[in-house]
Amino acid sequence: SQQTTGLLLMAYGTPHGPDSIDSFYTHIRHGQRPSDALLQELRNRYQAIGGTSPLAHITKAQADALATRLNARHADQRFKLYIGLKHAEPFIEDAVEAMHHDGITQAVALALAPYDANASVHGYGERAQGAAAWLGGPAITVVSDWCRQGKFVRYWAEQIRTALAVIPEDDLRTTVVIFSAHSLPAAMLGPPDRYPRQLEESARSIAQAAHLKHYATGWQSAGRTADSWLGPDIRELTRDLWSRGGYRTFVYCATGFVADHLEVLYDLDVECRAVVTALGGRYIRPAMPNTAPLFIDCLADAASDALAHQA
Ligand code: FEC
Repeated sequence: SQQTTGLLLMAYGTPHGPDSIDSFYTHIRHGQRPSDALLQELRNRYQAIGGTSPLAHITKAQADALATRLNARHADQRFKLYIGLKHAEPFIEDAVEAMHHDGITQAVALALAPYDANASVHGYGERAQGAAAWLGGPAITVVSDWCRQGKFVRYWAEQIRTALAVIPEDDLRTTVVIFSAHSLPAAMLGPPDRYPRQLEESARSIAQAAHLKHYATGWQSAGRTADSWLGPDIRELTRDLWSRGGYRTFVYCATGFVADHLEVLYDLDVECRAVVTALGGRYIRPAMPNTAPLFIDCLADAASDALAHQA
């Protein structure tokens, strides 16, 4: 008989509209309302990408596609989808409660963030398991380290090859690919934190698969706080690659994210592009995974592997 497995997709979340920007930012700040100036600055950034982030729609579409894929693959199981967010409703705890309420006894949870060895993303799975423990179920298997999946590497290698194919032969010598992920406050990184290594290793695998000669890794989207954040920031890295490396074409692969959202559409496409334009260089940003079939397949592989491991 068919067994029902909860499929909990966890993601960052986004304000549902301009009116919820304040509560979203306050949640990010652990309940402390940011200053009016910071709030205004964030409203302006959302305004610059059209008022609302496409992230909510994309997360939903990715989740639906993954559930469809898993249900097609596993004839003996029925995957029932739940979405739980870090900073917006429905929160991760809400999703776990819904599973419990629906009588789900076993579930697989996957965070839509490839580099999960950091306090920020690690907490996704911990929150889910904590809520389940408190409620008395379901038993949750957390998928981790899926940035190592072959199809993740292939997705980005294909994007890079497509991007490089339109660059004139003579310019390839001065073209560099920059892999980036979200920066974190140094204080959030403990000594055992493999987050920087995940970005490094993943960049190396993708570079090898794409036969890349020139690439670098950097950090983006550092918060507006007094902390010291993981660097180099991609804008500073870009200036350095321009002046000291002689590079003129910059290809940005935000491999630390999986969707078009504020940190990509603003921090890269507006802020970083402005740096490249001011230098007189060429800015290229390959497409984010979103619902690309190869990417959804990669998530299905990761979830299937985790379930097989646990069985
Ligand atoms: O499109 C959208 O509406 C939401 C885009 C969004 C994603 C995202 C992903 C990550 N963050 C990570 C860590 C931090 C840390 C702080 C922090 C702050 C913000 C702010 C906004 C924001 N983040 Fe985010 N993040 C997104 C949006 N993030 C807005 C607040 C304004 C600002 O500081 O820029 C700092 C907390 C603090 O202020 O004290 C730390 C990590 C990820 C990647 C993993 C994931 O996607 O889950 C790590 C998407």
